[in-house]
Amino acid sequence: MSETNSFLKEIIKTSNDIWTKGWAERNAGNISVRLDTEELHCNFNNKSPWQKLSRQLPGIGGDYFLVSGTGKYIRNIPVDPEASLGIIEVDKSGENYRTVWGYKDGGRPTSELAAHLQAHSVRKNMTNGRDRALIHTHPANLIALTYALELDTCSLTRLLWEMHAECIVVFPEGVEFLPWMMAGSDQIADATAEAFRKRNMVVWQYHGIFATGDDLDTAFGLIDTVEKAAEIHIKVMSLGGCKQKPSIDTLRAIAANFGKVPAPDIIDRLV
Ligand code: 2HA
Ligand code: ZN
Repeated sequence: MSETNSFLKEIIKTSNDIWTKGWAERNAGNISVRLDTEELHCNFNNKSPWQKLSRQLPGIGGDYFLVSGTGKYIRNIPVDPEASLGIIEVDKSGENYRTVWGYKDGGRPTSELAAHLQAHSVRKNMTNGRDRALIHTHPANLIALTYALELDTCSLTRLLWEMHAECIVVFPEGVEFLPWMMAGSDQIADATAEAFRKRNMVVWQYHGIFATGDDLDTAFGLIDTVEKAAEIHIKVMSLGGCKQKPSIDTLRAIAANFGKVPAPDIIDRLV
């Protein structure tokens, strides 16, 4: 596998960006991309034994994914992609997976593999195969909001939409808020995948965010926009609080101006 391979180039760029942003301390965060099999011209001759997935996912049966490794540092992906990353193959039935490339020091896929694969299965189906990329990171301003405020999907989305006038254009679907659940559990994987039926971002209380998109740039851009709005909110509060903000009508008008339809289950509840 050569680093000139387009998907390796893309994940190396995104990993650099995530590290530079400070969203991935130590082994924090994980990344996955459903690969275009047309792009996979390599002969995989180092296949691991099949391992059972915690949920059967026939919708991604036969698919290949580039997945960051458990315990690996996102900042080291550009330095040593073959140790930090792997490519896994899901069998035709969607019951098992095996590693076909990477994790060269005997590593394994991310501890959040269940959330990634279940979310990929949902997004592939919902977007007719368009969405291929998933990023999970730990952006500090957003996480801080989940401690300082009592949040749900509506109140968090509203706050973010209000804190930067571009937000409703960038993520009209809103951001799903999940109360704390154990990281790496089937419970949080199920809830995250379910949330991706409606949204393209899911916030985990006290922990971080998951975002999806057609490519890594898109998923990264979503998180960047959310984190910027969270940072503005914190700056506003440190300046003494909000003196004025866009009304719900103004938010609707901004969305309409860019041909976007805000999630009705959120905007219709805001007054
Ligand atoms: O991979 O971020 O949620 C480390 C994590 C787990
Ligand atoms: Zn995490």
